[in-house]
Amino acid sequence: MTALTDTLRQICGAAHVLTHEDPTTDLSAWELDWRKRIRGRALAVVRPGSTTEVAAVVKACAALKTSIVPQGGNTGLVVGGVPDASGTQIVLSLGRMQAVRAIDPANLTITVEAGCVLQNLQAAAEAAGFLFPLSLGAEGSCTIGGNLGTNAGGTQVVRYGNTRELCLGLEVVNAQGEIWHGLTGLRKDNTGYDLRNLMIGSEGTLGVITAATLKLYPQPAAQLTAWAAVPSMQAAVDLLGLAHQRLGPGLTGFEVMGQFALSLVDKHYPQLRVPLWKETPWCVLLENSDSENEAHARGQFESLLEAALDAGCVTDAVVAENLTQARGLWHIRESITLAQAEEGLNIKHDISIPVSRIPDFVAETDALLAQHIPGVRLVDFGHLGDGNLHYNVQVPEGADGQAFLRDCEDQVNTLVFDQVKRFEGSISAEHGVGELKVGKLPLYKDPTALAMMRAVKKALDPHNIMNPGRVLG
Ligand code: FAD
Ligand code: 2HG
Ligand code: ZN
Repeated sequence: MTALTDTLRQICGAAHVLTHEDPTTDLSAWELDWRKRIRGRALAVVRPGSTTEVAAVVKACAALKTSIVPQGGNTGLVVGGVPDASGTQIVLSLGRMQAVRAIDPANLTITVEAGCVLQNLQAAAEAAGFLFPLSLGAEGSCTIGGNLGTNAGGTQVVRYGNTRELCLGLEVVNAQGEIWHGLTGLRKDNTGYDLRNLMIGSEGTLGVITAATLKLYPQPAAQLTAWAAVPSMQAAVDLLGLAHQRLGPGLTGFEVMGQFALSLVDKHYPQLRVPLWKETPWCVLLENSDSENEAHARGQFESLLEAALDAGCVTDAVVAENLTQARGLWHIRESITLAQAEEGLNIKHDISIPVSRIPDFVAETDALLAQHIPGVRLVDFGHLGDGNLHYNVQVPEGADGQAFLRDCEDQVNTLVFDQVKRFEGSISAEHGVGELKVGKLPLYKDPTALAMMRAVKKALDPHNIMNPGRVLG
């Protein structure tokens, strides 16, 4: 037992500090990333039960310059929340801090601890008669702390924005182990630099988020989901324009899915019965949330789809008859990531491009990859309403996955990111930089912005103990 683990046990209780001292203890849940790309080794996994304990843990680590990797549900896709292989880092898991601290119905806010699983937060909002709109495939296990740490997007961004837009206040333990009590529910506050927005999306490199005050919304009176076959990416963009025009703020979801992505869902989960995918290169999933009633929502949706059929941007469509059918359609969309994992190793991208330029980007980049990477299989899908595509690459049929990643991952990333730059996009719109994109960031980020980011990191974490090697390297 080291002096540090001894201290951590005194702070959190022996049961909440897990180490490899007992060789039978399996720490995979905290050490292996979701995509099984990296298996780290922690000095200890520490599970504090309160903000005061988090502060004491960080103070103890800071005194010894021991680095800390904050972790929520470990669903991150860029290797940002697992320790490195050195056996010297502490994983600070927020999993025990799950409380809903307060709901303020008049202020439309909810205050929760960082380890609250997103689905439980949604349920707490719903039980109080409200909507917390953040929604993503990992919602059954990701935590609001991780969502804030990565500024997660998901499927409702077209209407409600990213996690950043949903957050009003934060409680944070900084790299010195001091607590910033910033749990304000104010919608307006111009008293200096915006520390909240600095912390959001910092991927655990500036401090530990321990709680947040978040926005609530009224629940929609009715919600309808449609699945449309579209003949081209340009047609999908045209449909998006029509949907904005006809549905206004009622448009709460607009997802595009390529034929190969859907073929993987059909192959690995045939019971999900993917509609329309065989006859069309692209399908679109749209959601209309209505503040009046179901008949109004259906009328609006039907007239939108008629106009789209007339304009030729939709060739066929189904509208879910009830909630079960709607959930089934969303489940298909959310299963693409899992189907890709079932199919084998892959390269993920979470790029953004101005919506208007996506059709040209896809046509050009598809051709470029086909030319340079023999047998390339593109799994293309994502949040078209936000200009955010998962322009993923599956290992070629029959190829050795590890060898493909070793030999081709960098080349694929360079081809895709160079195109993203040409089209004035971002190399990461959702999942963050983590460890996987750390080498690429300096090649694509404005150098002055990078220098300012480095200065902020140095000022807030001078000994580089907060998640070192991530974001800035
Ligand atoms: P973790 O994976 O534990 O950590 C992620 C990062 O946040 C790490 O850098 C970590 O150090 C940091 N962090 C965690 N907790 C804290 C904290 N309390 N304080 C400071 N930093 C912290 N992402 C999207 O944006 N949109 C999607 O649609 C989406 N869909 C997904 C679907 C599936 C099936 C899966 C597996 C992942 C998906 N993701 C998506 C990625 C992932 O779920 C999100 O990044 C999520 O926000 C991570 O939350 P987490 O609690 O699992 O965080
Ligand atoms: C999604 O939109 C997630 O489903 C995951 O961001 C994307 O698997 C992916 O690449
Ligand atoms: Zn996504």
